[in-house]
Parts: sequence; C-alpha cells; structure tokens
Amino acid sequence: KLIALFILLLVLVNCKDSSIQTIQPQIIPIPEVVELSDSFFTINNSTGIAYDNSFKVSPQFLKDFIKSGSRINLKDGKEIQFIRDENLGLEAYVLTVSKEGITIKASTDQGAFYGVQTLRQLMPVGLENGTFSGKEISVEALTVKDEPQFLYRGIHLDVARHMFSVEFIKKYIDALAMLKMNTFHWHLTDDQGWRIEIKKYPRLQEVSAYRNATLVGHYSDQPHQFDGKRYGGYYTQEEVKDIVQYAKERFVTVIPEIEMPGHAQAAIAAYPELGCKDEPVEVATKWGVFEEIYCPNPKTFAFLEGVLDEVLDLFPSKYIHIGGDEAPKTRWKNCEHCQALINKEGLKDEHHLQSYFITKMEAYLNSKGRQIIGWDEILEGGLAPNATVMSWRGTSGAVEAARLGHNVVMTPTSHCYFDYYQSENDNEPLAIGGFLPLEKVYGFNPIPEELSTEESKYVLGAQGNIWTEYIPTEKHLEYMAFPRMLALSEVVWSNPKNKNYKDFVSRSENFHQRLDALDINYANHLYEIEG
Ligand code: TNX
Repeated sequence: KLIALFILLLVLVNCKDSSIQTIQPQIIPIPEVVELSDSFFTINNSTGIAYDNSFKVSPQFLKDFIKSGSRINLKDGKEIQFIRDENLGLEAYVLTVSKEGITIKASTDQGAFYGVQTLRQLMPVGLENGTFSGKEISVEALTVKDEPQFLYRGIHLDVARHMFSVEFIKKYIDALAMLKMNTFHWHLTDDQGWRIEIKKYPRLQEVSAYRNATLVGHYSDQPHQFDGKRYGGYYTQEEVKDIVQYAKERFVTVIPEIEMPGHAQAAIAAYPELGCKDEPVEVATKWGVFEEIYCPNPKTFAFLEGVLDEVLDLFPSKYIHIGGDEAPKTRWKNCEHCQALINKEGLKDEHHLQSYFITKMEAYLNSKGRQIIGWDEILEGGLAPNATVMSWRGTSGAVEAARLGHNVVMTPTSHCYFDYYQSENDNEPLAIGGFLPLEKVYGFNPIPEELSTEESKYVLGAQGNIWTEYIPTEKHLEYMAFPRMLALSEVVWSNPKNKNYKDFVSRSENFHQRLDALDINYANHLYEIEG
C-alpha cells in the first residue's frame, strides 16, 4: 500500500511538473489589465465548451484553433464558457482562466473574438501549425480585462504596383485579426494596374490589369531597368467575395479603394475617353505620379458610378475609399471642357474642380447609404460635406479636418509607412526611401497634440500603409510589415499607460516563435535599445 501511495505521489508530482510549462503572458497588443494567479487550467479531450447564440464566430474559432493545432476536440460541456455581459463595450472582453476552467465575457461576438485571440497567445506556439504533440494544453491562470483605445485599427495593402495571391491576402487578414486590428484597406486601382473585376467594363480586365513591363528597383538617380515581362492580373468578383467573407469571420472590415481623379492611368489606358486628351496611353510601367487623370466629364462620372455599383455589391463596408491623392491638374488646365465647367459652377480653380468631383462622387455614395474616405488632398478646394480624411502628409490635414468636424484616420508617413526603410543596415532591401524604425512606430500617438479633447474625438484611429512599388514578393512584404505591425497594434489598441518600448521588445522577440510557426517573415535585427 505504501509503495502504491509513493508511486501515486510520484505521478502527481510529475503531472504538476509537466503542467508548469504554461506560457507566461506575452500578449501583443498588451491588454489593459492582466492579473496573474498561481495556478493553471488544462485543456484535454474531456474539456467541454458552452455558449449561447450571442456567440458564433468566436467559439468556433477557438474550437478550430485547438482542434487543428492539437487534435483535441472540445465537447459540449462547461469548462470553457462564453458569457454575455451587456456592461462591456462593443469590442471589450474579460478573460478568466482558473483551475476550474476558462470564461470569456463580452457583450458581442467581436469582443469575445478578441478574448479568444488573447487566449490563443497563452497557448503553445505549436498549436499555430499543428506541431504541438502534447495530449493536453496548460493555460496559466489569470484574469485579463481589455478593450481598445481606438475604433479604427487598420492595415493597408497596395496590390496595384505588385499583386498578391488570394491565399496570401487571407494570411495577411489572419495576421491582422490575431493582433486585434479590425480594418483592411485594400488599394485596388492605380496607374500601374487595375485589380478588381468590373463586369460592366471588360477592358479593365483585358487592358488595365496588365502592364508591359515591371520596373525593377530604381531610384530617380539610377537608370531604369525593366524585366521586360508582361505583369498583372486581377481579383475576380468571386475571389473578392470570398476574401470579404473571410475577413468578416475575423471581424475585419475590408475597405476597397478606387482611386480618383488621379492614379487612374491604368483605367484611362483601357478607356481613353475617361482622360482629358482622349488619346491612347499605356498602363504605367514606372512608379510615380502621372498627369493622366480622369477628366470631369459625363462619361467619367457614368463610368465611375458603374464601377462603384459593382463595388458596393461586393463590399458591405460603411466606408468606400475614393483616393483623391496626387492628382496633378496639368490636363485640367489645358482642357476646354474643364475650364467651361469651372466657369459654369463658379469654381475658383482646378483644386475646387477636384473638390466638385469628389463631392459629386460622395453624393452618389451617400445616396447608396455609404460614406467616403479620402487622402488628405481632398481638403484642397473644400472638403466634401460628409467625408472622412485619411491624413498621410503629416498630421496637419487631420487637424484641419477634425476642426471642421470631420472624422479622420491617421496614417502619417512619419509613423505609418511600412514601405519605408526600417533600419540603416547596408543590406536592407531597396525601399522607396524614408526611414521608419520600429521604435518610432511604437511611440506614435494618433491624437495630434494641437487638438483639444473635444476635437480629438474625431480621430477614429490609425493605419499602417504598405505601398508595394519595391515589394514584389510575399516574403518581402511580410519582412516590411513585421515587426512594425506588432508595434502599431499597441498604438491603436493598448492604453498608453501600459506601453513601454523595452517591454514591447521582449514580448515582440518572444512573438517571433509564433510568427515562425505561422510562416510569417519578419525583420529580426531592429531591437537594439539605445541608452
Ligand atoms: C504616396 S500615400 C502615395 C502612393 C505611393 C506612396 C509611396 C499616397 C496617398 N500616395 O501612391 O505608393 O507615396 O510611399
């Protein structure tokens, strides 16, 4: 009997030992409150899960994550519970792990989803790719109370300069969702390519989607080099729907961007009557800003409305991004129709004509129940009445718009351009220029200091932009995005009082294992802390 008792004791001690391999909380973005308890919960084949019909996506995500990661099937039961708590904010959650079980409280499925993302980061990384071989998963006991600082937490991707596969876009959306980001700004059209199928205008697929050569790495002072290959492609409407649905299941809203009146050369290449010259041009093969912009004529407005009709059917987002940036007015200055329109509408100059253009498109989209969002140039010549401004040329556009009582999203080049260099190492891959180290992203405060508390309510949040002139491959794109995206997630989600760069660096380095498991590339040489 004594021997049996001794063996039992040994077994118990060993059990405890193996369970000690819980993961210390290394959560990104750092939660509002984390309280640790000295215990753990073990998930195994007898663990059950319970939730009512206020929750759908989030418990399913957890079940799938655990099943694909560890082959453990959660049964019906009550160890893991999703509980509705009306007192919590729309995106808030409270996660409690004790030795009896796990509860996630939230007022919405989305809030619970963020609780699940936190829980996920408390589990071994091997669950991310199915290499976890244990029979049970130990989760450190704790309480996490959490909610975001900002409503709009975005990442952008330019698929016009270089295109990325549907599968990759989904992987990108997965990464956003894991970091509790909720918006994917999909830059679909530009001078060098039109990437969304519009059935009414087949030449967009035949002509605008392809360019005759891709410019490979050049600086303005270096000779252009072309690879000589036809480059391009587009997303079919079926693929777009699939991506939008995929994002929705991760509480990510996809905002499509259809550029106007500038960055439109690919469309004008297919339909020259949309330009002021009505002469053939080609889909751009160089990077930069081009003079061929849409002419504000009836054909253009009919075309854009036709395009937007199909876009609206595909994207349920409240916002449609209409671009508005970098539209040189050279053609409009030399176009009789434009000058006549300026006179007829009593406009001061071409900037006011751009404002007229955007306001007209806004009215169309408002009539369909949508709002426009545009780059800060839409302020020039007068802001369309209901527009939201995406402030990229510094923050002055944001300040101006907020003071006019318009919503703004912060994407200043100084802190949010992930196409810029991230280190001064000689062997950094060629980038468009600019320098945006990780620490600078981390230190970003989306609220411009000029704004009063009242005015700062118009700041919806911030977004990281990834323009892809110099980013031809998926691995390169990930390298530019990570770890800067981790830093941005804390900018938009975490309470500034919990932010500390040194602590972030240690969590971020730890997060590499998760990125490795997810086969996400990242820059791994940026972590020196000065001083
Ligand atoms: C400016 S940001 C642009 C893009 C370029 C980017 C490169 C903005 C609204 N327009 O067309 O790709 O710079 O950083």
